[in-house]
Amino acid sequence: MGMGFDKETFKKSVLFNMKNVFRRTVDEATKEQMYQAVAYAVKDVIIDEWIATHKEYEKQDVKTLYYLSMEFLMGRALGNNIINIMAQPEVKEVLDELGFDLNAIEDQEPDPALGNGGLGRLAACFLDSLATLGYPAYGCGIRYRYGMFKQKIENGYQLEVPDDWLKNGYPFEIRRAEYATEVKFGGYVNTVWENGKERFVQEGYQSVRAVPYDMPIVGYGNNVVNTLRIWDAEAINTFSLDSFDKGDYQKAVEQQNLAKTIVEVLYPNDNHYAGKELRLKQQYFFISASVQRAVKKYMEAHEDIHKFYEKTVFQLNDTHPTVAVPELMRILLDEYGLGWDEAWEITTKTCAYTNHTIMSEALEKWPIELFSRLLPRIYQIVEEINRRFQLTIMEMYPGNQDKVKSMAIIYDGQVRMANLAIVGGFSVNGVARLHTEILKNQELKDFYQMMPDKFNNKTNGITQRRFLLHGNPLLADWVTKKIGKDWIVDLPHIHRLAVYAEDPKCQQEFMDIKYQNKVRLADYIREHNGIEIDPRSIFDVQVKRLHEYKRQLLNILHVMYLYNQLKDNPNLEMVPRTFIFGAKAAAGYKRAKLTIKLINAVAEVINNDRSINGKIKVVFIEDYKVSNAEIIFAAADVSEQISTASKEASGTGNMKFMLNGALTLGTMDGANVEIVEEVGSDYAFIFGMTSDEVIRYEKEGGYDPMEIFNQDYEIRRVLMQLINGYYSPEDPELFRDIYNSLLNTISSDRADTYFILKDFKSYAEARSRIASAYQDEAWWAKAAILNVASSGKFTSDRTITEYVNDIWHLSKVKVELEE
Ligand code: Z57
Repeated sequence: MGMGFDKETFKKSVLFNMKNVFRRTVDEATKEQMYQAVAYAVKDVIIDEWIATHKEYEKQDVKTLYYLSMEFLMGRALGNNIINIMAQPEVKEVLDELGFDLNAIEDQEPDPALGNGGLGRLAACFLDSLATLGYPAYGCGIRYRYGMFKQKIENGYQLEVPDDWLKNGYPFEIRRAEYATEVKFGGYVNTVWENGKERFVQEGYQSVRAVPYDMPIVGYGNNVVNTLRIWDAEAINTFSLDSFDKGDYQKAVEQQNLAKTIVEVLYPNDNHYAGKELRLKQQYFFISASVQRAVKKYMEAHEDIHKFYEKTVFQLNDTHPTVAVPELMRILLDEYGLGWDEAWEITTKTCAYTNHTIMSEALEKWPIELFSRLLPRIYQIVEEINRRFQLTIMEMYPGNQDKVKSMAIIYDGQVRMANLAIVGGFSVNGVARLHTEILKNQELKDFYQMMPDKFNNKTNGITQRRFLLHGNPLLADWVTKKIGKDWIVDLPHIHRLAVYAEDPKCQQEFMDIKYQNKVRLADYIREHNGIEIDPRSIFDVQVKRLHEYKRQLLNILHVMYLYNQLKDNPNLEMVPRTFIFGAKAAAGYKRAKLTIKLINAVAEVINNDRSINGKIKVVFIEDYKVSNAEIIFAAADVSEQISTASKEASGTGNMKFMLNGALTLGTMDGANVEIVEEVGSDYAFIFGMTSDEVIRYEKEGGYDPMEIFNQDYEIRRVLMQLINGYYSPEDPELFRDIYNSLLNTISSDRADTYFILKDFKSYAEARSRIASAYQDEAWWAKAAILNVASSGKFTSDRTITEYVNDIWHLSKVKVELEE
């Protein structure tokens, strides 16, 4: 932009912050101090736009989105903010003049990792797109003291290390004590009579003070700055710690502990529900605070609470924020004195729900006992919602107990959060076309039949500003040179690249850039893992959370199979391949952690076997996170998207790879289906069962992995190597559990739940097609360029535009800065 951005002013600001914060000059400063000083100087620039944006929102009395999410996996802010205020060249020059390298300074920032994986990163991409498109929106979440753990690999095992991201303070956040509010837990509900009406009040409760911290979300080059509001918990000291009354003292201590524990740490589970009481406390804590604040803000500018939904929409990111439904009801009923029907109308016109998974172990169901003890008034309201909804079911389907059984909100002693989210809102959406169809025809069939109009699809997307412009500057510059910079805010323009796909010179340029990015990743891996890899080999990459359904096991079993082939025939012609993994396993997920150990054990043997001439290398990248993801995507040739069909709701890594010119090796699952549709099936490698086949086997049975084991020697040999000490001579039994999971019905109700053996042959065949294809460099370059050119659909700008048009109905705002 430069318009408002002045280099000299900026430099002065850096020097001023260095002096003011650290009492130092630039010559004395460490890189970490320089990072902080630069971050504060960038914040100075942002603040004016932030204020201007919110002035405009107030002036235009805009409708506002509240994106309610337990997770925001933001990644580093500094580099992204510099890009979005369009000051990158200038900031880089200033730093050069001061003797610092911008990349090295950006590297000082800890990754704010307030999320697990896809769901949290999607929320972060959405915030970027909302600001860039100029839509009024808040992200609302929790300011976890410790985010996603740091992963260390020791002796091949994952170790979890606390992520103390706030240790040195976080320059971009601002504490907003003026918006603090009280959140109440426990106690009991009392009925009082007030001018002839019954009123409910919670008594004997414990409470905490919710204090928001705001982070700026900077739109690209448009002066719009939205807010990520994350809540911290502080103790309320209505009771005194030096009290002589034992009861008061006890209560004061308890409330202090509650405040401390509630925001202490992010639960490190992805696609898995653990059912811990503290998790429900976290949910109600940030929801109550966010909803209270949204109502207050609305009433500061409006008279009539009945029209709340005209100016407010709550998007529930999965079921985790579903207590927003009864919490809004509570506020309307108990604090504004509305009747049930009017409160219900407002609530159901305000809330909308996104489903992100069909994995049954991710379904949130709270025991009534726990739920009602922690949230007594909220539970009463949920009971009444359920009572009325069951009446509706029985009216529509008289005598049909199956319908009640599948759709009831309270059933079998549990509160089912998905059912509450569906009933309590006006929209239910899936996150890729296939996923939404499965919801409508399988998982949520009864709801779909009862309320078809609520259901809609919003295929996920990613922000090209972070995952190409910031993460892959070489390719970004090349694209801009070829087709101009429209793609930055309008990704479908990237299709203009297609005309260069067959041009030999362009192919060469493209492959050179890919090569340089592979060198950058090889350097990173040498520095962080001490492993040497060949940038001329195929970089075959699977990075994502470790989960059985994502089938990292299929990948490593196939590597074991390839290695056997090479050992049988050392002269076998093979394109050198580097198999790169990156994955965190939930701390309590035993089999996932054992899979990490297996990958590292296989790597250890293969990487140290001189006889195979470096034809295969296996690398497990420690601590996969947003900041190194940017480097990994840029360097990938092959994108592994190999989930059991029907299990991966969408996937978003698949889109980041495509945008960076990697070819997809995948199943027809999630958004892979749409990726293949966009690029054409000639330029993606598809294998394995379809979701229909998987679902049919799951319903009707008839799959026996032992048959495959019996009949296929190669597969049998690989599986035997899991239990004969081939990769774990010191403990041959080490991988027994993995072996059992594939063959033994005792270890789970069905062996090979994720159809790994069933898909193995087809995967092996697809992988060999890839290896041959890579040898034709011109073809590969063309295919890679076509992937980049066809990625336009997968921008989160498109996803957000669809949410706005179909669900949120927001208006775009323009922000002009007074110079
Ligand atoms: C999570 O990361 C996802 C779904 C969940 O229910 C939970 Br809990 C965590 C992921 C899906 O697994 C991905 O397929 C999807 O792309 C992503 O959410 C964003 O929608």
